[in-house]
Amino acid sequence: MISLITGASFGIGEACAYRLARDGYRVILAARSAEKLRRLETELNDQHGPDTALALPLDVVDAGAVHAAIRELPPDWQHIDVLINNAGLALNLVPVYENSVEEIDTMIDVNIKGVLYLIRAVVPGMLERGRGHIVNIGSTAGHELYPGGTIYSATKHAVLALTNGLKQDLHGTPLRVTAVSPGLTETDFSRVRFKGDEARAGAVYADTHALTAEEVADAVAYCVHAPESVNVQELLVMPRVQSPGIRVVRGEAARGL
Ligand code: NJP
Repeated sequence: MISLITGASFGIGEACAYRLARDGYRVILAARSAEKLRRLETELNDQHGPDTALALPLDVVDAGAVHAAIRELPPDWQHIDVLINNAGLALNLVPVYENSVEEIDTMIDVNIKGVLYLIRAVVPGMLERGRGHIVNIGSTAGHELYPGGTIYSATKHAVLALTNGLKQDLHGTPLRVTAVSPGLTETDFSRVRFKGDEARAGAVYADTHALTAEEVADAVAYCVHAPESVNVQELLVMPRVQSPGIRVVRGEAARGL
């Protein structure tokens, strides 16, 4: 079984790569950080045997590059069984009219168009082979809005809509479609959002008990390993300290969990 994971260089995508390789999958590792991907490829091949992992340096916003990368995969890596559309990001935390054009474009390009480009490149082959599972990483922000996160939330609402629409489009086929929507998860996500401001990023996870990337990978694995007759349409997974309304418990009550 082969899984292609976007955003596999860090965070949730990297954790999915470790998890699925451990579960016997061969994993294609896609992201922009080529060196990091090659190190991960070597580590997984050392751990689980040669040909377990393949680094695929790729910017998901480049439609031509996505198409070519999938078309030119080595022959024994072409039959992708599970596509995990995980690459994504939020930029800045400001009212929507204060986001720069670059922030607007990047969030929409990576979070929405990147998902669509991968679907377009991978799903036809899955249909030909009569098997496949597309897992899109959404967010609690796909259900709720929070101050300063309007564009990010809009893109994650779109990911949920794309997931549900794709399931409809594939109705009656053997393919499965799932959204895994995590809540607060401690990764590089906030470092990226605040453009390297460690203090601001650290404050997001301070004095509370966020999910780990591995816990989100567990949720992905649950959906992927479900019997073929089962389609988990969406799995919304939050840390216990988080509740709807994007409320997060901090301090004493969050400790010791
Ligand atoms: O974030 P991070 P997460 N082309 O920053 C890649 C969602 N989520 O793991 O290209 C290709 O550690 C980037 O790789 P690189 C979130 O929206 C998270 O937390 O090398 N890849 C890196 O591997 C996202 O959809 C939280 O820089 C691109 C990866 O994306 C998913 O979880 C909460 C790329 C990001 O790793 C994974 O995020 C939530 C591009 N153009 C939803 N741009 C949370 N962490 O709290 C970025 O609700 N990447």
